[in-house]
Amino acid sequence: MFVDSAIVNFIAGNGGNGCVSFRREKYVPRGGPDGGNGGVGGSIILVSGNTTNSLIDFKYKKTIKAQKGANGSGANKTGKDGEDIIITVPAGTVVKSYPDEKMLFDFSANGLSFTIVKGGRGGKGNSHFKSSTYQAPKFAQTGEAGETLAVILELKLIAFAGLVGFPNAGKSTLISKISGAKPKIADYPFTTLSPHLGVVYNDDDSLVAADIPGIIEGAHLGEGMGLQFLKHIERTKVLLYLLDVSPYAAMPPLEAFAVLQEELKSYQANLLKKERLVVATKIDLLPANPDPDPDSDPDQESPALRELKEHCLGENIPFIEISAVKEINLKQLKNKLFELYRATTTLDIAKPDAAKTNKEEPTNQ
Ligand SMILES: Nc1nc2c(ncn2[C@@H]2O[C@H](COP(=O)(O)OP(=O)(O)OP(=O)(O)O)[C@@H](O)[C@H]2O)c(=O)[nH]1
Ligand SMILES: [Mg+2]
Repeated sequence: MFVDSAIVNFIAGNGGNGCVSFRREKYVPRGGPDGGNGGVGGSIILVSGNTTNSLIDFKYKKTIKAQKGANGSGANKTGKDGEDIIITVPAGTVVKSYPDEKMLFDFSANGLSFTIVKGGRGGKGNSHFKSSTYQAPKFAQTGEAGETLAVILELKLIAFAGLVGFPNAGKSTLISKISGAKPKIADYPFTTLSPHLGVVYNDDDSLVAADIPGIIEGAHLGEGMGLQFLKHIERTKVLLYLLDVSPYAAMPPLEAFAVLQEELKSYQANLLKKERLVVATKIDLLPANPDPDPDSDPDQESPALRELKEHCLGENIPFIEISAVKEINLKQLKNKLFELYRATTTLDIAKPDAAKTNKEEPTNQ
């Protein structure tokens, strides 16, 4: 369920043709051969890096083709080489041949590179074939064809953040606003029946978040959807606790927070050791503050929200209040999330000087 995959056809550029040409100069009646060589076709190289987190870019580009080398020309001019295409894939991507699924390369860390298809060599021009016994060759080589390879790219997505909360807390609405995920959203409990992943972008950074089904009190005893799907967030680094602070919530948010933590703990105590971000949801449904005095407490109409906020402040738990529907504070939420992301992942990123390369190795010949 959490495997992102794409089938892509890679086509390297053909080599340019060699040229048949003879020098033509005034007062030189029989100039020698001067046909240049064709340029080398462009190769396609995959490199692993953290500028992308999914294979989404490949979903729209089923065929990726590099430039051909230009043909050689007279006066021994070599054709221009086709440009190589370098494509970044996320670490964790594996490359398998298609359709037989033979493993070709495993991007097990950042900074690895794999030439997936090599450009064809340029053909030799006729001047190359000149020898003492063969002064005027009237032929040239055609350029070699570039390699072609169909592959399956597979990426096991590991979510960085997991969204937990009661049914209807607004988890799916939030992930649909901050990522490309489009889970079903509705005003009845247990709309989400299986986890959904979304890639969240913030400026040039991206991370994966998981929306999972709602949890209710007694879930560890099998109530509601139970807790089985929590296995999908076991490897996340951060849990976002979504707590409905509107007057329509099933329970005051601070109480809901305690219940959720109890349920997570009974599944696996380690879940409580993860970084937390408390997200108060649906603030657009709070009654407007009738007190026009700008110095008055803006939360006076919502003791439940204030209580939650004070608790988080006291416990040093990052806190934010949002409305996903009205898009209030979503940018701030992303900023907080990415702060946690940078703080927890800096150590995981491979150092560039430790990078290996297979660029020079023969590939899929
Ligand atoms: N007014 C308001 N309504 C919201 C907000 N966020 C979500 N909702 C509504 O709350 C209801 C539940 O939203 P979902 O996103 O489906 O909730 P969920 O937490 O994914 O629910 P389950 O999948 O059942 O666990 C929907 O009717 C949403 O439109 C919000 O910020 N403001
Ligand atoms: Mg949902």
